Amino acid sequence: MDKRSAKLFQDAARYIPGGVNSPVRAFNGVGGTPLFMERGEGPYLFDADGRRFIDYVGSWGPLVLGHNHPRVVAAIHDQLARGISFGTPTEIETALAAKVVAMLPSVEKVRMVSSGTEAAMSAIRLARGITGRSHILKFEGCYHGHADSLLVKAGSGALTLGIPSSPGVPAELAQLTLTAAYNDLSQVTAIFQQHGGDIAAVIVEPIAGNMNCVLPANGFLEGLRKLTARYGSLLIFDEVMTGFRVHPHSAQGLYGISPDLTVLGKIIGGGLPVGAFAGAAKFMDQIAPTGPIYQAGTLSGNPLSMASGLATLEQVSAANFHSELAASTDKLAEGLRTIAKSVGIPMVINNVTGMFGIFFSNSPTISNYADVAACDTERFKLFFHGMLARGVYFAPSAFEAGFVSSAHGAQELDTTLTTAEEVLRKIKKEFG
Ligand code: KE4
Repeated sequence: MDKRSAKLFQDAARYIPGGVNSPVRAFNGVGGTPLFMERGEGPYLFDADGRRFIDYVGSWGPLVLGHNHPRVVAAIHDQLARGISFGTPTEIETALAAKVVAMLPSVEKVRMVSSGTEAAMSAIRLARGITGRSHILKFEGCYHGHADSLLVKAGSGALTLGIPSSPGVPAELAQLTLTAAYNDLSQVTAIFQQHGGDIAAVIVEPIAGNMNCVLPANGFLEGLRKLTARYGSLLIFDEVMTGFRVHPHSAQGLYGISPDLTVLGKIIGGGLPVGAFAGAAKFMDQIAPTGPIYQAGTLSGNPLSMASGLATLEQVSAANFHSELAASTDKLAEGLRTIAKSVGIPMVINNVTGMFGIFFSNSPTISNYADVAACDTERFKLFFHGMLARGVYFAPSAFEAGFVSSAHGAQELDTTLTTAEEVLRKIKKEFG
């Protein structure tokens, strides 16, 4: 089955904690040993045992064009011919920053970093520096990278491994991170009534993708905008995952909400290491060297990452890109709903352009962490492995969103749906 991956995993575990460089890859959330991938091509991954998979992870979001899009590969090669890294300003950093500014109306300036974690961490420091306040508010099940202040009731790999609040984060620091249930505006209002004057910022995933895919309730984001404005706190949209995937102007464009700061990553690097935080000049100019709030990075704005990101955003900017991506995602989501109904397995499928969430739940809706935690993760594991064995690769965790790319065509979507029907019928037959 996966002999070579098993051997490679054994070797890896000798030198790398858990044999992986990021915990969610370890298959702890689904059991079994992780597959080692050797090659990607469009919507496909190819593993060390020579098997092909339709890929719905897409490197956890960056590959909205699929693997090795020719324009992205060419842009990287062109840049590579001129050099890998200079540690100086380069024209291509300005070009990507200008592209982000053009695509995000709430943004006037952008600082590039090397990961979403670094971007979120820096945005929090900026908000604390601007307001002179120490508290931040985040939402249970949301994940903003692994900076200390944000590893409190976090989602993604922390949730998968059952450590949403990690050891190693001093209690004195963790108590500055207030938390509320996603979509619960009454809780947020109460927290502001109690702590309002101390809250530097609210940081939120405008579409939560780290407790699987959970959409904002009507009025939720608008309520956060009003509350933060009223209390003088900054509103930070963490669009590392949603940025340029769900809409040409990201989730802030989809929902018409203008945050004070935006955190980006993934797609703006096209698969190479990247992160960014961005906002109005009056905020961003508070960052060194124009302002006193320090932030820096050896490989920030790396030319290869910039080239890859710029080529990706140029493709994403095409007139019909998001309408076609929405149609593909809707087809997959609607098809799964129809199959679940015909098979008689209670499932909730959440979806938005380019992203979807599969939940095994009797609940009619999944709208916060408590709903997600009540889902049947054992049935998810059966579904995950059933699909994997038949050549469809979903995220190896019930707490991760799925991603559709522009490379996923009718053939891949139809194959996924027929495979899902076969797997769900087998689960129903064997497990009721
Ligand atoms: P990175 O530091 O992993 O580049 O970005 C952290 C981050 C910040 N904000 C959001 C909304 C994110 O989704 C992420 C990272 N996403 C996870 C996948 N759910 C990365 C996968 C992993 O940890 O290996």
